[in-house]
Amino acid sequence: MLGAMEEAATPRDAAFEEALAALGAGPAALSAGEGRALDDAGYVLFRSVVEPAWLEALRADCEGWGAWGAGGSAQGGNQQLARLGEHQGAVLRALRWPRLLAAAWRVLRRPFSLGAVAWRCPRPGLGQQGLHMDWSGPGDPGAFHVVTALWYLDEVTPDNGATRLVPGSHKLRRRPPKDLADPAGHHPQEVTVEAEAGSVLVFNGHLWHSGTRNRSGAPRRALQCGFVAREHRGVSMTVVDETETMPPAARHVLGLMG
Ligand SMILES: O=C(O)CCC(=O)C(=O)O
Repeated sequence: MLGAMEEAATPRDAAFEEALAALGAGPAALSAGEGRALDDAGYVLFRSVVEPAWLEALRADCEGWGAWGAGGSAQGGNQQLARLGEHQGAVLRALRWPRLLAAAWRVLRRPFSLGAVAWRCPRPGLGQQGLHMDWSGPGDPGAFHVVTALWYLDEVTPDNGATRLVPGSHKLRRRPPKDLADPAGHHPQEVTVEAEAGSVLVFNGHLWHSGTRNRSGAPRRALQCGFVAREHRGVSMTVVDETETMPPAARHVLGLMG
């Protein structure tokens, strides 16, 4: 575990906290251990939490991933979604999953908005990234600004493009040095995620992490979504067209209204 730094003071926002509570995403949505893991290690892995029918629906939503989107490289296995609508009901459900929203609140400690949503499906032989953080934007250097989640649709093994993480590195609040930002670089304390299909990794976006090469060629499909502190709303945001079935509290928490 790496060193600590002061937390920023945070203003209260009663309406946002009420909306979280209405969605079942109040503080009780996380166990004490899960909260501590987010604070100390910078990540939490919710194992096998997606029930089979939902997992199948997510996989079906993922089917056309290379064909639609806003950016990234489908070739490299990364496709940001420009828009989401009623056809992606399983994805919309994931975005408002109470334990995910509670984890985002735990890290950011202030209102947030949905950021980018993407498919991450490293192609055989591809997917190796350098260690990085998911935030390079402006903002209070004493606060955290982004939370990232990966919904694993397949089992994640050390050789099908697992995510690697450096526990505690979010507390450094700076990007990895050049040698570690190189895809060939390794941190002595990095850990590689292994998880069952239907598991969800949520991490502080300031944590040093990366995808790794899919050496086996076995699929490692994942839905990736980010939450940014509300003052950064609009930065690289996937547009959500669906407002019919989305509860008002969810629209509020995802920053989809007004
Ligand atoms: O796919 C992964 O495991 C991590 C992806 C990632 O870190 C990124 O795309 O920034």
